[in-house]
Amino acid sequence: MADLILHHYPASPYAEKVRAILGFKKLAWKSVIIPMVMPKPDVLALTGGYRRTPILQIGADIYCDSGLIARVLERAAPSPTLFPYGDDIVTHALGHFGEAVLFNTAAVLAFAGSGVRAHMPDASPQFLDTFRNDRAAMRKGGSVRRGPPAECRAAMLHFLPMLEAQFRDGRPFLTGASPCNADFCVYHPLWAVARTPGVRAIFNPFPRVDAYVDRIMAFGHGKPAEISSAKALEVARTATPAPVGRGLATELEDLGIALGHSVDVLPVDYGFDPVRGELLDCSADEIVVRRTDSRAGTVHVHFPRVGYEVRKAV
Ligand SMILES: N[C@@H](CCC(=O)N[C@@H](CS)C(=O)NCC(=O)O)C(=O)O
Repeated sequence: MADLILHHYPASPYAEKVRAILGFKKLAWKSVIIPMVMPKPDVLALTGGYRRTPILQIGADIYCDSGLIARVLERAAPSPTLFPYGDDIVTHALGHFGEAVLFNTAAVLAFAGSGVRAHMPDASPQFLDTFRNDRAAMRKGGSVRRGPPAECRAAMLHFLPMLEAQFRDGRPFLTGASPCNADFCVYHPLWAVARTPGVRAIFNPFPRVDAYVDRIMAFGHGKPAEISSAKALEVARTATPAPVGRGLATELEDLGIALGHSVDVLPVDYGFDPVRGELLDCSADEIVVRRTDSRAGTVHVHFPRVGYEVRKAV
């Protein structure tokens, strides 16, 4: 298999989720550090518009969204598995809680006020303004509500006793003796809090949660080796995308969309930058489009089916 290339930056919690999975699976990977804010010309050359972090590249295949990336890593390296107790709805719901609820609470606590310095120690005041404006623009019109810090603190204090209770029988991970996909979804919001001095103190009355964060952190990040984004573009340009299944979800037929049509794919929650390409596959799990870029060559861009919309290009 071609190298795993993760496009990310250190302060990204969603990227930390993927880095921790790479550590859990003890994988070697190539690391491309990308800009934290727009413009991101080399990222967009690969994705065609998707700007969120992280993305995983394998040759000329570009995987968007940490949810899909986790499954791609599971396919690439099935052992140790992310699904030791099966891939059931309760585990999925727990992971969804981590990312749809806990993340939006934790991100405010970790990045509000002076906390942001813990994540970007070298940032100038001008960059912090740019960062806030960039994120406001990305979330504009989106469905994710970020509450004020006091409300988020109250929410965190509501969830922490329940998380603590999850470990009451001495289990080291949320659903048992082995970590599962949901652990990584819950871990990365807690990681953002844990690395913010002063804010981590919120875990003090919850020693099992505190120890849990350290336990997942101890997996490390596998074996990263930094490469430039120019090198990653060259890898894409000189590779051929892997063959794909050619499924078509029936609801697309109702929209008059067929395989081979030109479509736009975009997130449903925030960061609505569309990716235009030829629809190659749309199964229950994955959407794949083919696009050609002057610098990245012909690539297949992959998205999870859930959380992304497919529109006929006009
Ligand atoms: N559902 C996405 C969410 C990714 C996400 O929101 N990432 C944040 C960083 S942690 C982001 O993209 N921020 C804007 C950026 O990096 O440009 C996933 O699971 O990958």
